[in-house]
Amino acid sequence: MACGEVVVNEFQERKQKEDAMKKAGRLPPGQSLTLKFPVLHYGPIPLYENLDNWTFKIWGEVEEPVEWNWEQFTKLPTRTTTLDLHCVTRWSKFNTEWVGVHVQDLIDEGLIKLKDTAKFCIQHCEYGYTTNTSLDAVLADNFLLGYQYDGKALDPEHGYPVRGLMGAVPGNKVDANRYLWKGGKWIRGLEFTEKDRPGFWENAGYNNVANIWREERYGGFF
Ligand SMILES: Nc1nc2c(c(=O)[nH]1)N[C@H]1C(S)=C(S)[C@@H](COP(=O)(O)O)O[C@H]1N2
Ligand SMILES: [Mo]
Repeated sequence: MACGEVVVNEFQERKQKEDAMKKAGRLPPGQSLTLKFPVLHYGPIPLYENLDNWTFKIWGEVEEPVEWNWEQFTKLPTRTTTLDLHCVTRWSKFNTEWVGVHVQDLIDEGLIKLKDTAKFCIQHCEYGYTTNTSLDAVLADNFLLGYQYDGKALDPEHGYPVRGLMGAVPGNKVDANRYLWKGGKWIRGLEFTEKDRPGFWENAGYNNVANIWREERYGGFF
């Protein structure tokens, strides 16, 4: 097969899949489908020799702050979730499959107890990256603390060992769907707060809410 044909086929495959997603109502305005898994972040990729000193903390508007080491974290209840991921730079990756921890399960199992004053959630990541959402968004089905992608541990560039994932559950168009910067890679904790506080990209001019269906990319509340 000539080299040019491969390129044409890939182009057609991408276009066909994109059209199908559009028809299914799963392609948000201004997005295009990618067959790749682009890497996007600011700053360096943390490299862990081992996870001996790794911890995950939950604090703020909770009855008791918690801190789990890696072994404890991997014993928390898990969910397998399929998500469509939408980056503000306009690529969308569909049907990605993750295993991870869901905040609602932690609440239901009595592993954390939120105070009534918890209205927002700040994800805290390596090197000080943070991102903020309403409490509703982290309790929705489209948010997961993922530590397996496609049945395997995450690649370092995609957030090893754990990352926040914020997208859309296929076919479930809800107000809580957000652009992917609302999922912090190399996440180390969740802070529940009474007041909202803009994170890294939000402070850099990205929209505070980031609803993908309303195309809330830049500007906004803050
Ligand atoms: N810690 C951290 N997490 C981050 C970012 C970042 O700069 N730092 N960028 C976000 C953005 S803008 C996107 S689109 C996704 C990209 O995830 P990926 O590289 O796995 O595709 O990570 C998000 N999480
Ligand atoms: Mo992004």
